[in-house]
This record gives sequence, C-alpha cells and structure tokens, in this order.
Amino acid sequence: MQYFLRIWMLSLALAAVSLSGCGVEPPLRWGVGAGQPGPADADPAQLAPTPGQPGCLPVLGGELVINEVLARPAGLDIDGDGLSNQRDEALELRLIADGPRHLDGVALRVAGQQRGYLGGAACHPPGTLLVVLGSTAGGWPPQPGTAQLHLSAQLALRDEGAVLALLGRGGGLLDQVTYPAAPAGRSLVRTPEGNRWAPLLPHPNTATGAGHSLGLCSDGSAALGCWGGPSPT
Ligand SMILES: [Ca+2]
Ligand SMILES: [Ca+2]
Repeated sequence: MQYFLRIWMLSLALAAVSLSGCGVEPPLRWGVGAGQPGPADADPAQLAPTPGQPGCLPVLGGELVINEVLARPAGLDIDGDGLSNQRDEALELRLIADGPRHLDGVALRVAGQQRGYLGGAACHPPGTLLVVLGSTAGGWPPQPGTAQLHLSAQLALRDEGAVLALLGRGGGLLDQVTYPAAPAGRSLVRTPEGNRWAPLLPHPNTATGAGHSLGLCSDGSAALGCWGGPSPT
C-alpha cells in the first residue's frame, strides 16, 4: 500500500512540473506586430472601398457617347457666374456601360490636340448623363441621374467645328465625333440622342424654348426619363 502511495505522489509531482513548464501559449498573430491594429480593429474608413476601385472599373471604349456639344454659348451662362463667355462651353456625355464606371484620368483631345483630363474617381451608374465643364465656377445645378465633371483646363472648343476625342487612362479611344460649325447659343446633339453612331445636329428647342439640354433629355425633361435613365446603384 505504501508502495502505491509513493507512485501516486510521484505522478502528481511529475504532472505539476509538466504544467509549469509547458503553459498555454497565446495564439500567434501572423503579420500583426505589437501595437499594430489587426483587421478586426482597423479604422473602418480605411477598409471602405475607394471610389473607382473594386467594383467600379474605368470606362472602356464603346461605353461613353459624346452626346451634346455646346461650343458657342453666346448668351448662355452655364456655370452660373453671371457672365456668358468661353467658360460656359460644355459637353454632355452619356455612360452606356453595363455596370458602374469611373472616368478618372480620361483625356479630351480637340482637333488632335490634348486639351485636358477629367478628374475625380466617383463611380457612376449606367445611363448617367455627365456634364463636363472647363470652368471651375461650378454653378451648374446637379440633377438626378446626372453628374458634373471638371476638365483640368478650359474646353476652348472652336466655333467652326472640330474633331473631339475621349481617351481612356490607357490611351484607348473611348469615343470620337466631328462637330460642325456651332450655332450661337445652341448646342449640337446626337440625333437621335444617345446614339454613338448618330451625327451631331443643331439642338431643337426644348419645351421651355432652350437651345440645349445639358444634363437633361433633349426635350428638356429630367435625365431619369430618357433612355430609361441610370440604373439604380
Ligand atoms: Ca458663365
Ligand atoms: Ca442633353
């Protein structure tokens, strides 16, 4: 009996030594050093997708139409600065992609000359009408289904007509069109509108008598009403 008692006490002693030498280690955190936030405790703002990044591809050839060209404002004050001058020139683009796209880095060429770049990585749903201004006055009121983009320079569109071309970030041609001599105070619009194969012709008067429809359907109705409007995001 005393023999078995000694064996039992020896087993207890060995077990105590084993536990004290091989305590439970904390789990390793691969790739995360002391004091650095891990994925679970990072700032949510830093994890949010960047506009124009995953889920929002850059616009590609055939996905954008130069739909309306205002090259000779002549009395129109598009940027809302109280004056009518060259800064009121504008383009209207229609996004005809099958998914959301951004236009960051898209370049405009006028008569073969590089004119400027579009900035901003905002993601636009298909069908959006994009009004491009060279002015930074920014008075153009945003409408549902539309967006306003600024070129890095004034548009400086020739009154007598020219070839307009939009190129993507990689240099690929997105759309190209030749506009004829611009009528005073009236834009030129694809006829039928939104069709990238249609010619640019003098804009008909809208229901309110305007000679342009920047950010609107060519009859002057809201952008959401033409071509089915932008798809919901
Ligand atoms: Ca103006
Ligand atoms: Ca229009």
